[in-house]
Amino acid sequence: MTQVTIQVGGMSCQGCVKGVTTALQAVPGVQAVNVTLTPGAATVDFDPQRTDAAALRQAVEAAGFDAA
Ligand code: 9UX
Repeated sequence: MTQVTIQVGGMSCQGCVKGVTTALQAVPGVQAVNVTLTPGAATVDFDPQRTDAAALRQAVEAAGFDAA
């Protein structure tokens, strides 16, 4: 299992946190997700044979937030 922390911009409330969490949990290969509002960040444990950090960032952006 691999862990990455993504800086997430644009989250304003716990609803945003929930939205980012749900989006990341939906990516195949994701095992665990922890999203914080302050600072805006998402720590994700994932199977590196099934997904990667770039795909996780894309999922955050598809949910309407900025990922770096
Ligand atoms: Mo909170 Mo976020 O009211 O898109 S859900 S600002």
